[in-house]
Amino acid sequence: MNCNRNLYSFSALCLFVLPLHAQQHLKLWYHEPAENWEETLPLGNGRLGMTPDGNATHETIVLNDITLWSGAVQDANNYDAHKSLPKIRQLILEGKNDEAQNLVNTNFVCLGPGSGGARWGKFQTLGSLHLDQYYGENTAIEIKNYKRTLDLQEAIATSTYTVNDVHYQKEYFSSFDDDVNVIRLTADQPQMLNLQIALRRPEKFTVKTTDQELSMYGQLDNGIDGKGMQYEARVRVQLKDGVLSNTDTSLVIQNASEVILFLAAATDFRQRDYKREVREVLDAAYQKPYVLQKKKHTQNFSKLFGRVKLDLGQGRETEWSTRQRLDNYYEGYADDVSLPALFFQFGRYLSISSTRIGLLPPNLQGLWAKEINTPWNGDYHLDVNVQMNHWPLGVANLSELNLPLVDLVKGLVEPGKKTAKAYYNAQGWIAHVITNVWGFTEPGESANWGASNAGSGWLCNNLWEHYEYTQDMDYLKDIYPVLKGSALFYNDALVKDPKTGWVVTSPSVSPENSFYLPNGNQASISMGPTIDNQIVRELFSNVITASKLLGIDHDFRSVLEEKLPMVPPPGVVSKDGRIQEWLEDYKEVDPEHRHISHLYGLYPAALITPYKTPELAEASKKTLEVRGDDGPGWAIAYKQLFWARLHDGNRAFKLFKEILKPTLRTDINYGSGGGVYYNMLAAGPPFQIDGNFGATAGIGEMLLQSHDGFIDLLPALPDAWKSYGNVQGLKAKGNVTVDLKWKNGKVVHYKLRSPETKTVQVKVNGKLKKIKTQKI
Ligand code: FUC
Repeated sequence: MNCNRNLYSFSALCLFVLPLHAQQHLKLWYHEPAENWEETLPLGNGRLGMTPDGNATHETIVLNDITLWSGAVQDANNYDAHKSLPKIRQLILEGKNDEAQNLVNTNFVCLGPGSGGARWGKFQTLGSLHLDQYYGENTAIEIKNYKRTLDLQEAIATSTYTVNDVHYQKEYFSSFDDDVNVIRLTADQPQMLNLQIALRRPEKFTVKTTDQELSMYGQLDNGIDGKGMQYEARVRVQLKDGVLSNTDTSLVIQNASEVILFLAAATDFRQRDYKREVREVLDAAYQKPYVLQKKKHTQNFSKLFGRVKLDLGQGRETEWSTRQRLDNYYEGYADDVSLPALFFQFGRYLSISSTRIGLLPPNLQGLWAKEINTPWNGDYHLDVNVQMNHWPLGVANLSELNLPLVDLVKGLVEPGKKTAKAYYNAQGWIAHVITNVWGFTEPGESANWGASNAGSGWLCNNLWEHYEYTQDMDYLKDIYPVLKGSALFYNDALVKDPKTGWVVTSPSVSPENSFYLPNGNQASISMGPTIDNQIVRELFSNVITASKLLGIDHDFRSVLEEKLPMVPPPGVVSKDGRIQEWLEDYKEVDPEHRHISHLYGLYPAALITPYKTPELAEASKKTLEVRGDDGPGWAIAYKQLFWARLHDGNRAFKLFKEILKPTLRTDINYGSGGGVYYNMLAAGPPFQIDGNFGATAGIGEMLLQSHDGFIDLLPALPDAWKSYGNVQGLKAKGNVTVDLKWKNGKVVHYKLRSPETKTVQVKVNGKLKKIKTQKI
């Protein structure tokens, strides 16, 4: 059957449907409760989250609220910084980057302790819910038939087990219906449920019981007068049979046949009447039948989750627990082909669970943090991490989940204008390397990482990509001032490099990397690091395109059009054939450094592609070879994406396998050793969710690319997935929905749909052709 022809006849001819085996079993499951937090299963409704450990006797369920942050708004701008700018720039021009760096450290960083201060704040745990269960007189109980699961299609976790021949079940979900966490305990014999329920927190909490409810209240430190963000969590239970009583700090349940526990929580972030909200959602949830709550929860969740199906064939999903699968996969059982599909869908599940339109984007740990001192404050790093958190959203058909990031970025514009003036005496807005929910845009507290100019421009890439996927003109109009403000900044702040004549940022750094100067000293501060050049080029082009599409801002467009040819090319090839990381061909201090920022042009931007810039693509390969395949989880994921863009499916797959390497390490790692925990959350280590999102985007890029002006089907298919595959509902840029089936590495069926029929270019089995999309 020849399926390679015009889509209309093609679809009719290819009516056979390959079974979606793996779709039936999108579950993480275990034979044992979680021994440590990194094995617990994450649940979340975009605001509230919980991670139950599934313990049958003393269960700990860590709780989260995406808005719970200490710290406060601050102005840490050094308004005299711009006075040092000419000197810093001059020193860099003279090759005295080390001296320039000293000056940046004294005069050109943020005022105060920056991210090390209490005012900066931390995303932190809401606390923990404890279920201490009793099983009769027998102190030494035996737990049999234990199983713990997380069903990705339902967004429900369970733990089931038998004690004294009674079968117990706990079911947990963070409801997408009423905004509460729900836990239901049942037993298959009446009146067998006995438990005590408590709420705790490492600090800043008081607990009380009133009217048979348990509540916890606290106020976090704002770094000023201690009167920071307030929160409340409240637990109410519904019993079938049994007796409910309480101590001062806990609820006690005896001889119940069924217990449904509702936990509502909220914070006063953005001045909400959070206590009223807590009472209202609790009342609403309490009145609704459990089956209805559960049904509506899954229905709402499925509206997003159900858009994409990925089947790479049957693996070991029912035979081996997730823990066994991960152990075996890394040892070479690549035939467990449904594991990558599970990981991909887990990434989509995590996106839906960890952010909500109107609230905040997923932070370094998404929505899930177990402690007060969350690594790196659980904040938003702008030199790859928060951007990576959003990379799968386009291709994985969840584009609207970019909107919380868009809101965060909009919130940076006003403070970023002050920073642009204070440091660069420039118009527009800038954000540097880190931000928080309080709108921090100043440079970080140390020159070697804090002075990067890339943050705001890189964020604009995410904003632009959302437009590219959705083609939403209202959205483009809405974000145009943000993009323009960022371009205004770079346009003002670029300086001419007398050697090349190019216009470049100064001072800046190539994220977190450093180099040797000819005098042997190390420095990070430079002018025109490659990533900045690529970001400026991409941003200026996007603003030009946007202003044309919107028919506005002709004058500013002309300014950018004039400037663009003076911006350095997307890459300069070094003496040894790599993409140069800096304007000068410096020797880097750490050749295997985790950041590979100078390949920004390869991904997420499309400035370097094997089609458009084959030489730069070759130099990118060489760059990656020298950097090596190891690193923190996010860095491995980034390399997977790069190799996918370079159309080397097997190498991308090798990196993907590296990400799936099980680890138990939780120390802060800057070097090699990334992987996943047994709950499949990515490990830097420690837990950092960007690795999940990066690898999810990586799988998408292996199957579908659309950045080169055409839709490329299976651009980087690894041998391991060649025999069979079936994916439905991926998105290509241009708002095209793509269904795709393949056998023996060849596309055997595909379908392209869009809101309005249009002609697109598609590359199928090596041939470029024009195809009309079907109307959705
Ligand atoms: C960047 C990375 C680190 C870590 C941190 C949160 O600074 O260099 O590896 O991911 O963000």
